[in-house]
Amino acid sequence: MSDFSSLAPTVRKPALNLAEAMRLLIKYDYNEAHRHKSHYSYGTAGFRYLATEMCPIVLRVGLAAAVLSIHCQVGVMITASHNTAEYNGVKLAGADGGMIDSAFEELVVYVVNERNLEKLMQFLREKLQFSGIERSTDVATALASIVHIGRDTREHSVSLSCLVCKAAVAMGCCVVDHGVVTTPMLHHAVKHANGMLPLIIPPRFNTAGYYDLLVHSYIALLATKEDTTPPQQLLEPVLTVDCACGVGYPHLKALIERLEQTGLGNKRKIVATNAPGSGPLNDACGSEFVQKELMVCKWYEGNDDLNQEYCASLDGDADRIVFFSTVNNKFTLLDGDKISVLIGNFLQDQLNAILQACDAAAAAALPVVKLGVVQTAYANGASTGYLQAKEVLTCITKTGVKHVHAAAHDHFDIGVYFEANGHGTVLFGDRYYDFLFAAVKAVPSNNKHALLALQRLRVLPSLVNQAVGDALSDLLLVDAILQLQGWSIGHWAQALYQDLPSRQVKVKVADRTVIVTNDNETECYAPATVQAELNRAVADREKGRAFVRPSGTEDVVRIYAEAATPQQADALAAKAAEIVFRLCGGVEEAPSLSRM
Ligand code: NG1
Ligand code: ZN
Repeated sequence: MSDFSSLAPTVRKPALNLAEAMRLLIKYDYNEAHRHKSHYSYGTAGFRYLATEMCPIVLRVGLAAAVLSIHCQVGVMITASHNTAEYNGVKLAGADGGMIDSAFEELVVYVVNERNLEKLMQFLREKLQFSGIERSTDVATALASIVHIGRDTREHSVSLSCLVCKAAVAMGCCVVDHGVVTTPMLHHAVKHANGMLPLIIPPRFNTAGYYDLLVHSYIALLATKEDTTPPQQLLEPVLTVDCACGVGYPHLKALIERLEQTGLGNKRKIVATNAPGSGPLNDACGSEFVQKELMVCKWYEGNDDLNQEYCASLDGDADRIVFFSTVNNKFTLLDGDKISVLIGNFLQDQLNAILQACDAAAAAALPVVKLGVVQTAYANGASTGYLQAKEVLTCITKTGVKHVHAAAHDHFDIGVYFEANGHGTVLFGDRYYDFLFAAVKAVPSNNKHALLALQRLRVLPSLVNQAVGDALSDLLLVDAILQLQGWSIGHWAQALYQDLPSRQVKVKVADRTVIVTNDNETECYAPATVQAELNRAVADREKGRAFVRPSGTEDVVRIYAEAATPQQADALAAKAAEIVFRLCGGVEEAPSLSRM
């Protein structure tokens, strides 16, 4: 496993070798005859296609990453997340460990798409000359040119990450190869390596540090349990985790081992299952399957001894998580919306406990912290209704982590964001830390409830991944909240709101770019008549809502429908699929719900 904290300044930086970069570009140039796309765009989460098409793309991303690393250390992750094993992809992490910004994205898209190799080399040369990297040969004088690489468990991920490595080295960059890691672990590493951390979070660069941070903060959070909480025996003793036959498995195993080694007597036993190799990646398992199909995953290692009352599913690169339960064969899903409401309520309770404990003058002097929840159009209408009824600030953005993350960061001091598919985290802003420091003095020392609330708030930034949604971190956070509140998964499913029945389907069209939507994707502007027909279909159903948008990760149009009953939601989805197929150039067979 990686340990780049040992990268001493004496390490020699590879010499810039543009001839080698050109050789690689020629060797891995696009084969126009087999090229699937005339233009590759960055999509919802990087470039993602059939693995057979990825070599030229990842090579160029490696070259582009080297240019970006002039400004800060960057990360390159090889994964196709929730997609099946024949796909692969590449995404980048920027200075603060989050998604790269639009200027960086533009540069990467240019490098990936430029067909004239001489012109591309000239562009790269100019970027390097301008930065002075060309002249420096040691890390001490070019510290910034470091590229971090991680990969998932797909069989082609090793060779693709090697290509990124070769490209970055040819460009004179130091490479830190983290090996097989989850996407959020790579983002975490980049964030910590760039030192973009608030003081309260101890820097923990490498894999071992990541585990330590999660394990210690989870234990610290559990230690704040109050004597008044309902007895632990009401809760399920085991949490069974479906790892999608992907990279989450070895890392969850490592966390479980460390948790057991602490000997701190956590009452919950966590069991990792669906290991890589037990079954095909993301196939009939993993969070995408469980959330979209609304059914329990396949247990590839057998389910004879498996406790299925309290379960969670990760996706193929472990940046998403959903929870579910099967008691007496009844399946209940707790998706990203349920997770964000659980976390949002918990945070609000802790803030209230502190404010109520302080006398009026002390409370008024505390910085005002704005807590809000960011969702996408895929959020179940019942969750949005619940949050609005509780007067929690909400905001709906375009689909994709980069959009929800940016909104959480820009609009709130505590920004809780989760996509319904379980990708999410909580971002804490500067004012949150100011609040904590001020509250330490303001909370009366005889108010145990408020002191525990403060302790909880202080530990959260170390447990919750501040770079990107992280299934392993979210797993521990949700479990700790349930334990602290004495809630079983059944109670969690009942206590907040009941989901409106919903249905998601995909339709294949000749060219999905013909579909143009408004900013948050709730309305379709083109083709012109789609929205009017959708409106009519929605009006026919009680509590109906439906929207369509082109996927950024698959070659399909996605359809979402919800209504008062499952039958109405299904009928609305079928109607919307028919409209899209007819008006947007549907290909192959006309959609039918039984095949969706
Ligand atoms: P697309 O394929 O653009 O819908 C999917 C998810 C996104 C996001 C990305 C990245 C749905 C409906 N869409 O994007 O929310 O997670 O993948 O992995 O779940
Ligand atoms: Zn993912």
